[in-house]
Amino acid sequence: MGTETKLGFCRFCHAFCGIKVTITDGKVAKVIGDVDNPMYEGFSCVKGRALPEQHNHPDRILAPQMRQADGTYAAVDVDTMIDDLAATLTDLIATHGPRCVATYTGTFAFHYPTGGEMSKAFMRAIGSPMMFSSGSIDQPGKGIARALHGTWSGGPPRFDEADTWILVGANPTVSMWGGIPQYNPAKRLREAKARGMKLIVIDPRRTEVAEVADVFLQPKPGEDPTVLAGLLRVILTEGLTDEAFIGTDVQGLDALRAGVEPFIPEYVERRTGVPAADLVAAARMFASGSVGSVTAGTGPNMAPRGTLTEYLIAAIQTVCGRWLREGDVVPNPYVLRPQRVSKAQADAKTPAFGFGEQLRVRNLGGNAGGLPTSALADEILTPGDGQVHALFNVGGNPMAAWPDQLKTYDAMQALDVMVQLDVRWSATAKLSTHVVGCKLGLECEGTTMPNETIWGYGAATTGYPDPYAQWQPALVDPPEGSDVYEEWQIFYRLAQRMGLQLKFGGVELDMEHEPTTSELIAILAAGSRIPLDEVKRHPHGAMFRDDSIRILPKDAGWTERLDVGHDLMMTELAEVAAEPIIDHAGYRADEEFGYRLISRRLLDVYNSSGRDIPHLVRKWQYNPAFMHPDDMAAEGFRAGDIIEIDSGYASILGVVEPAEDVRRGAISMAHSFGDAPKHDSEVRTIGSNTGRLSPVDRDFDPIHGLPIMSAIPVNVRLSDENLMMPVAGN
Ligand SMILES: Nc1nc2c(c(=O)[nH]1)N[C@H]1C(S)=C(S)[C@@H](COP(=O)(O)OP(=O)(O)OC[C@H]3O[C@@H](n4cnc5c(=O)[nH]c(N)nc54)[C@H](O)[C@@H]3O)O[C@H]1N2
Ligand SMILES: Nc1nc2c(c(=O)[nH]1)N[C@H]1C(S)=C(S)[C@@H](COP(=O)(O)OP(=O)(O)OC[C@H]3O[C@@H](n4cnc5c(=O)[nH]c(N)nc54)[C@H](O)[C@@H]3O)O[C@H]1N2
Ligand code: SF4
Ligand SMILES: [Mo]
Repeated sequence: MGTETKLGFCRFCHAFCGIKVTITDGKVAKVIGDVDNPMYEGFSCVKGRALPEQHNHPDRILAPQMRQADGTYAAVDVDTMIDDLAATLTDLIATHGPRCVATYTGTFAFHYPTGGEMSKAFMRAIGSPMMFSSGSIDQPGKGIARALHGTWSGGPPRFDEADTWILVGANPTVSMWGGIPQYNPAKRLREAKARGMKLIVIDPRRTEVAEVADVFLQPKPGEDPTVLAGLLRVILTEGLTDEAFIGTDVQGLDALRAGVEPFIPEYVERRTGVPAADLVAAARMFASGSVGSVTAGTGPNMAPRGTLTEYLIAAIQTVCGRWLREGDVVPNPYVLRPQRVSKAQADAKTPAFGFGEQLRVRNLGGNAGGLPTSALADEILTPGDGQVHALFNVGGNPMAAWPDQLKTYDAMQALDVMVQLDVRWSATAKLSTHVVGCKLGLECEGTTMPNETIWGYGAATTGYPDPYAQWQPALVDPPEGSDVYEEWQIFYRLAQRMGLQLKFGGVELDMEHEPTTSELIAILAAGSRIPLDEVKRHPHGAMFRDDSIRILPKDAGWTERLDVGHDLMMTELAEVAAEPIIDHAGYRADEEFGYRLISRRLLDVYNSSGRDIPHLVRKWQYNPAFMHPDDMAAEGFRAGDIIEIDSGYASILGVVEPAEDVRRGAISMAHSFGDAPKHDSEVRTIGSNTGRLSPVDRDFDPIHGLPIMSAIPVNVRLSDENLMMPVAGN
């Protein structure tokens, strides 16, 4: 068969880097960045270069598996599985109604949009509204804040042209997610710094991006509303606002002014530990620019009051007038989607909550952040009408990722049917009744369209900053002898067997002859600005620029304005102002909990993916509990000690490591490690699950339902496990 080189894109994470794939004897042998790709210019990371190990992994799930009466799994042919599922689901729906079936689309539903869309088509066909996604346990406050504040049709300014930029608890050079366009972000940041862009970073950890910040604010975790209100107060009281823009396009300024009044710099300093002078400097620096933006990442969104944090960020952006204007070139008018029409006006407001499916627990329901996944375990466990009995996990891993792992564990075991569409025996696959091994990225056709659909997510840019697209055919066959599927096939075949008619992307599918992935991708790209066939002619991916597409003037008589003083948000801000201050030197003095556990990403792994790839766990096999060395000394911890981290609801073990970059009083730890409780003692090889610390029914957001998943109050102590699990040299 020999060796050949093909072009495609990496789907290990959502950044979709253009790659060159060496295939030897039909197997993926090597992956490097494609230097001729105009968006990524040769960039790839350690995970992408490990695609060969992932695709050829000896432990991949290579055939459909069904759990047997004795709890073991047996490979079955797919028709047997579909027959079994069709019969069971038909019975369940007949007995309990369609709401008893739920879907959870996780991370990899983004990478394979045909799967997500087909799962929706299936759910529509059976009549179940119970569609959940990882978006609702990611940054659900973004959607709600956007709905309350309103969106600007013209969109945010370009990073490439920015003179000032703020990142609040986002670390894009590691996460390759929002804040800096996540397509070779390190290079973009270097170039921006070289052109003189001023960067402000707000994070309890001196992150990789904080290292190059012009101003770095290192507040106590969870204090972002106070810091942001403090920044706004400086901007408003010093008149550093865009008066013309406010005059024509903004409402609620007086309410905002009153709302931020208590947040004087000295108060912010006492409360958050951020020196007043630094706060003022940051506000002046940002306001002194003319092109710039503010983005918050997962940390502050998972801390309490994520919606308020996002709202205040939008308000900063708006009072400073940081939105594109009439006549500006539309940075990305889309390629594989219908042309984006941008106007110099606020969009009509959409509802923030109070629509869609009402859940049976905690008065939660449909909202602009998505149906709350944090309530799904209780929907499974709570008996009565509407109880969920069957769950499909599409490229997600509830046992790793959902908050309140112990409750999730109970729920997973209570289900009659759990179908896991996965590639390996994840913690969730091991609890499922049906497991399907899915094709990996280099084995299926795909496009970069998902990265177009997230443009404008949150206040600032996420998604392609330029009109870029790439199409990739299937580059290799799955391993010889394997029986693996694309996610959409399972839903299609199940529907076929249940006699259902599916409507996919608005198109009624032929339910007799299975469509191809190509046909489905074409449906998703229908009406695109650039025909899919044209994109296919550019194997390195290409820019499809058209600078004649400009931001249009405001519609005649249009009166919609961006709202910076929404009642709901100002009420919450007043609640923040009324909270007592905790001594800023640390948390211990007058508090039950001495530390705050904060979230983070590790470069070499992607949520729960990558830990089975030796190359990616050379540095850390587990998720260390990073603490400031002074805190470790105060607690009597040594590097490598096993500690117990207790949130008052649950406790987990962690292997403690010193890290100067972590603020005192904080513990920085990655999520989605560990496994079910019986594996807890394996902490040194599999890490532990931080999700377990967050009870979903305490201190949860009343609208999006997220419990406290960062800035979690915890106590720490040396674990008895140290005696049982000695470390070399310890
Ligand atoms: N405590 C805490 N919890 C968190 C977070 C946090 O910061 N702290 N972060 C949250 C965030 S932002 C998110 S997005 C969620 C993530 O939530 P999930 O998406 O539920 O979690 P992942 O670990 O990404 O799950 C991905 C699953 O897909 C499988 N997989 C890998 N590749 C493929 C593929 O090609 N095809 C298919 N079908 N499956 C594949 C993996 O083996 C894994 O089982 O977690 C959230 N949970
Ligand atoms: N390598 C790698 N890349 C990933 C992932 C991964 O697991 N590994 N996960 C992917 C996913 S699902 C997502 S959603 C994105 C997320 O992308 P990001 O949001 O950029 O995620 P992080 O790198 O965790 O950055 C969050 C930051 O928030 C800080 N933080 C924690 N609590 C607080 C707080 O209360 N206030 C403030 N101001 N900061 C706080 C943390 O110190 C951390 O630096 O990354 C994606 N990319
Ligand atoms: S950043 Fe790394 S893992 Fe993500 S797409 Fe690029 S090469 Fe793949
Ligand atoms: Mo995420």
